[in-house]
Amino acid sequence: MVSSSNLNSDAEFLTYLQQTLDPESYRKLAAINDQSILKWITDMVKLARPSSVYVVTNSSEDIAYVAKVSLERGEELPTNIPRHTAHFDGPRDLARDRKNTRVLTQGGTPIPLVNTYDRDVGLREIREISRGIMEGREMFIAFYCFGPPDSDFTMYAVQLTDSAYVIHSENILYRNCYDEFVKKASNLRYAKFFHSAGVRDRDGWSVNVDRRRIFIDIEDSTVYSVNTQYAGNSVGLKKLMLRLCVYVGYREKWLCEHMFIAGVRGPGGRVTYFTGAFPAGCGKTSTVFSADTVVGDDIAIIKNVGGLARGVNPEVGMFGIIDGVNPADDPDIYEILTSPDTEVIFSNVLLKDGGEVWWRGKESALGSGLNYAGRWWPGMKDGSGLEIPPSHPNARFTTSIRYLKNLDPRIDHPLGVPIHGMIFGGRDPRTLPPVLEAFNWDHGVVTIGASLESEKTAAVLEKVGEMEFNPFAMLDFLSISPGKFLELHFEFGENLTVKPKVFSVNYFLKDEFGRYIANKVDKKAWLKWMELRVHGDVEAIETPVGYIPTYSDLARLFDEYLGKTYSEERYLKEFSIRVDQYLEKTRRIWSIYSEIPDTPRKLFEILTEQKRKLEDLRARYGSVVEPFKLERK
Ligand code: SPV
Ligand code: MN
Repeated sequence: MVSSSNLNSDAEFLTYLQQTLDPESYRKLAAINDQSILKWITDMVKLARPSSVYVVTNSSEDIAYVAKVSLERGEELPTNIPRHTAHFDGPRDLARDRKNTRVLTQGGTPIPLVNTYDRDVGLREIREISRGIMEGREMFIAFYCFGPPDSDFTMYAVQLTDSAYVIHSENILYRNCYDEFVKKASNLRYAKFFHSAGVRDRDGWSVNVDRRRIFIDIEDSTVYSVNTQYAGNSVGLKKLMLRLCVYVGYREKWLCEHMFIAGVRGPGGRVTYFTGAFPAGCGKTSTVFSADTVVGDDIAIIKNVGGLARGVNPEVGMFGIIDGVNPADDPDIYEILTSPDTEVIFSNVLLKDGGEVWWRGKESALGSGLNYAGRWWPGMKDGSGLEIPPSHPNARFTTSIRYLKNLDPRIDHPLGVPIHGMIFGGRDPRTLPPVLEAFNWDHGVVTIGASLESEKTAAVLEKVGEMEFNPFAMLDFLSISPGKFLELHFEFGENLTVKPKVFSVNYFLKDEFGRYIANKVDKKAWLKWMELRVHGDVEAIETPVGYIPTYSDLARLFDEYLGKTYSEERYLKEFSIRVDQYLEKTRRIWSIYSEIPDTPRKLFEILTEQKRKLEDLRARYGSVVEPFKLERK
């Protein structure tokens, strides 16, 4: 074997790989004509010391091999439907790990709201933890496109992992792209992802979760993720790529967003595309499925093409929350999840004895089986006497977006779809009306996108009801300062000839008795209103915070799309301007940004103007102002 030092030339890397890999894997890798990829792979193989390496190409044999060994090695378990499998992450590895997910910066330079860490220290630490971490295991090397073929939007990535489950997931969620690497390697810019589940126990769970690290080296477009399996931590192209993508977008002046893309039909059959950003658990998925066509459900790359904002979904699969999915509210997803003809990986659900998959919402009886914490039976309690839920609230399904009946035909279009509206939504019981349109782009990105907040849910017991600031629904995924991210949005908008309209939605407004006012299906009416506004087909009422619908338009839309009567009484509850609450929100946002040194001045100017208008309104009409008092535009 070649010694680990002085691997300087092309030939030396190749010699090392040739001597270490089996001939087939070597042949596949050597076909990629890019020294830097081979160099990095060599480095990681030497560090992690896998017992074998498997290179995943686009071939159906390779794709099938990964799915097969994932079952053979117990990373996934069979169910009573052939290509439906169940994967368990273990009780301590069920979600994204905010604390140990860190962006590496020179000297650990802080970035507001970003968990940073000294790059040199971080790289040393991760190498230390990763030394020999794949001993006795197979390393998979796979290549993906983050975007459609032949598209300027598309980014590239190489994934190294010892988890067949991770590659199986990525084979569903992304386009395999080995061929592209062979064709264009030396001209490709690509991200690198190294992952190891680390030591696993008999259940297949990562043992050393206390040594879980997810380090994002933005300078080198590389992410290291170890001692974890939960897909939000381990699947490189999901939320780890999002952070790298945000950084590249910032440098090149385009947007990488935590947004769905969906089409809404309007008069004459036209389709108008919207993006939507929501923190987890605020109605993002159900909004996508209330729309008429689906381009993407989680991530969007948005670029200026000839003055128009166009959006691409870089993914081709969904990693969706399964908790609560039921045949009445989510018929399309439910059908996909129960069909004998689909491929689905279920994670952290209940796998009943006999092989049936169960989650909250499944139309079948509960029964004993395996879940995220091991053996489970009805009524089972944990050490502190609390009942263990059969299926975890963050249990998920991984499946192809191509199964959707309302998949948009432009899913693979190299230029994506034109974006005419951007929607932001949070969980807000007190302040925001169900739908609101900003006065213009700058006003929208400041008072809606950059001001996004969402109520903390029961997950953080002592803080229920407190609003958590989550700018652009990107709190967990920013690799640059929120100030810079906002500046990027200003610049992006400035260079567009057609600027998307910016909307806010809030499905969680409560009445004076603390009851939610809107119904789950009502989002259809808000979407249809936004569609009409994009085209200037309906008037709206001007308030200090933006435009809201007229009563008569909503009454008509509720009747037409939902077959429901929309009462004037309800309109007053939902659309009266809650001036005091709005002023409070404005103050909260102001004080957060006043702590962020690179916040553009324009944010404070726009907030000041909004505050002035709200105070004027209060002086004239009081603290709660009915929309009938305001002017139509
Ligand atoms: C989210 O939490 O926003 C997700 C799932 O889409 S994860 O991959 O964990 O980020
Ligand atoms: Mn997401």
